[in-house]
Amino acid sequence: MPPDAHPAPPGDTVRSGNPTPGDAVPLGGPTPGAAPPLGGAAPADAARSAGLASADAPPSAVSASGGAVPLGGAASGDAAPSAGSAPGTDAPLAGAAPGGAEAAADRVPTPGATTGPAAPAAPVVITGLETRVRRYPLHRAWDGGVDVNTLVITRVTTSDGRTGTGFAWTPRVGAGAVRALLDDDCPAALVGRTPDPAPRWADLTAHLADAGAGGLAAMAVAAVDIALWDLAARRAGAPLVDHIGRRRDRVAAYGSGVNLDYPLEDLLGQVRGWLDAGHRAVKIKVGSADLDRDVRRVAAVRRLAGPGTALMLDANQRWDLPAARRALAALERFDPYWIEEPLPAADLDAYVRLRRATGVPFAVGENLRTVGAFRAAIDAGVCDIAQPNAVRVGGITPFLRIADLAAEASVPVAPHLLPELSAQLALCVPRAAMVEDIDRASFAALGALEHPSGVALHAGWAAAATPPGHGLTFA
Ligand code: SMN
Ligand code: MG
Repeated sequence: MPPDAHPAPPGDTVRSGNPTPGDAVPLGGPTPGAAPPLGGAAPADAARSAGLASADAPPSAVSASGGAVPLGGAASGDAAPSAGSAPGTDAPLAGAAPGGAEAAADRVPTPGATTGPAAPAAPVVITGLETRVRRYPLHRAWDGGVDVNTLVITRVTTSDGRTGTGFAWTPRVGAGAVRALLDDDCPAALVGRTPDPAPRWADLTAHLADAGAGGLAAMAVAAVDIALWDLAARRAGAPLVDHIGRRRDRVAAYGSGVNLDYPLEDLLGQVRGWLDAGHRAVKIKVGSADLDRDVRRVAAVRRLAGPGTALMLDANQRWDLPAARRALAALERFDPYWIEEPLPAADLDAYVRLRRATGVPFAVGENLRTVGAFRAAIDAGVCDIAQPNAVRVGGITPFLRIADLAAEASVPVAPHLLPELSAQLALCVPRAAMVEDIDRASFAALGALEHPSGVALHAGWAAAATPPGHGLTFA
């Protein structure tokens, strides 16, 4: 199979609301009511989650005066109840009604009656940035003993009393450093300026340039950028998806696990759970020290899933070029829908050389941290499916640029992790592949959300009907 020709989608090709020509939703439609959703917290999850969130560090806020002050309770506008469906039900596709508890606070103050010409209304500006860190234990540890996901949650406030919520995410390191960047360094590039996402993204990226491009600095910028998009959508009274520009009402989702460490029986149990839940696409890890182990596992999963299921393989950069060549020669017969990160993400030359040895499409991006890095991978012809992580690339602003770049090169986007945000972005990008429904590690499943977000991951599909903004209110 030529590298640029993605395998024929299994099952029906279903197109949604306003499809564009390249807009294939690759998987078969869900059977209504066929299976329980993987998304929202099941009752047991909800009960469990009540005790999970732990405040690791006291929240702080940097106000316009620049001083750190303790936070009081959340402003009432932040706690607007979600218009989304309860977990486990199909989300309605129409946007939520605009308005909400903050609507009254939205108005730019009207100048009072004057005898002379009306004074121009003062522009709305950013007045503060607050941060807090929350750690959420995973239901089962990921490979390498990762047993917690950490969020650095931000709240941006504006002079008209509005707020927007953002976050950075990390499964391992960096939360404290990202928070320090946000508390110590970001306010100087934000406070007193208008809350428009694109110029603030540029300012903040330039302001943090000494901390390096990508990495921790990009994560800090993301935590602000996501908050500014939330704020902008709420100001417009629109769900984020409609504020950005909805292109489809639903997008295919795939079952995904961080399961290289799992014994085979556990791996098969996990895959069986996804299939039972209605997934028609699943992703498992490869890259065992012993290639035969990978072959046995992939063979067993393919047998279980059958030929009609898309089976994606993720090597998490574990191979070098000879190992990747050997492994793909042994695994190609199981018809992988894509091979993810077969090589270290930065080794574009090695990807180009691997390309000559295999027709399996390459999915890359979870370790590319800048728009330029995506451009380079796309231009080198080694990014068949782009997987930007909205936090790691610096927020929604660069994510959308990457999606546009990708679309120009006929590359679909499969956003990495963060299902509740990724699903919303996948509903907007010109070319969407699939959303990653990571096993029991969505924000809802981790117990991170105060209210249901309005994003539904159900029977192999993702849809979103959030209240104005992105609908993510963190507990
Ligand atoms: C992955 C990476 C980081 C955390 C969890 C999972 C994985 C994936 O590579 O693509 O799902
Ligand atoms: Mg991966």
